[in-house]
Amino acid sequence: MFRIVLGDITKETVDAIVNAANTSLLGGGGVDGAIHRAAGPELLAECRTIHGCKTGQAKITKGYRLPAKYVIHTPGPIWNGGTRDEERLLRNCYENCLRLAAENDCQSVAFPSISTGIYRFPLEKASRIAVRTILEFLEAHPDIEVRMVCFDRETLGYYGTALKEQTEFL
Ligand code: AR6
Repeated sequence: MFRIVLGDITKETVDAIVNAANTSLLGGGGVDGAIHRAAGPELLAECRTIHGCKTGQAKITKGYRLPAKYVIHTPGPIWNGGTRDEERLLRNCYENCLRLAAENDCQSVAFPSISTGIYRFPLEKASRIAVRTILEFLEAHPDIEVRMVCFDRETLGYYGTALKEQTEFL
């Protein structure tokens, strides 16, 4: 099942939430800062033992004080006009997070809109890539619930449109 909702990902009661991190995995602003604040200092302590993560890859930790059991950390690409393979790297983020969630027996996963904040990836392109990658994964894993948690109505609008476009012909 795929749902697009408006909300704060730190409040989601799912098996895993995804963190739009940076390659250090040592925290930052945006959703990363919100997740670390809500999870508590134990999350940063575990992240220090992981030694970072490459753009497009993903690593999993416990969720500590969050309602979610796990946090899956993925550094999205920084938008550079599309010249640095940003679209493929963004797709890799969604694929690798979903693969890690399935490997860890997660029945439900919540995503933020990776790279469309501080990393400035255009929302229209990002939402199409995210929705397409998630729908492809769900064809192979129909029992997993994936939630796209949009922090504002503009983001919600783009993801809703992307879903409509891609399910129109089904
Ligand atoms: N719940 C859901 N979505 C949120 C929340 C929240 N609590 N807070 C923000 N968003 P961003 P990026 C939305 O900037 O572009 C950090 O410093 C936000 O409105 O968090 O991948 C990292 O350490 C936007 O729609 O992530 C990296 O250095 C989306 O989450 C860098 O930012 C992503 O915005 C990553 O930048």
